[in-house]
Amino acid sequence: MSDNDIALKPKTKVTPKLDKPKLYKVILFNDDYTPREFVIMVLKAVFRMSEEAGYKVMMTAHKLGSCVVVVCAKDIAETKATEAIDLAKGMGFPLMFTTEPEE
Ligand code: TYC
Repeated sequence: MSDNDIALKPKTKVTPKLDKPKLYKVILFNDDYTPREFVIMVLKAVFRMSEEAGYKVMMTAHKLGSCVVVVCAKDIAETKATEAIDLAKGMGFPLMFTTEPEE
């Protein structure tokens, strides 16, 4: 090695390329039986929505047939959807939520 040579250190650090975890949508569906106020109550209790946000989401599902409630990690989406469905079931309402991966 002459005086002008630079000793280059080989790059030893490997950065693993981890896939981003997929996000999931929780979708609320309209039905003809669940009272509007109950839908808003579930959105507030389970999804921590304000009265205003809950009203908007409920009315969107009521008018269009469905509405995205939240986008989050898969396990959280599934837990919240189940919690919301069970609350409605307990009151005898057919309110439905599903989860699906975001594109
Ligand atoms: N359509 C219901 C009614 O008129 C209210 C409702 C709204 C139910 C949204 C479900 O996701 C829903 N009582």
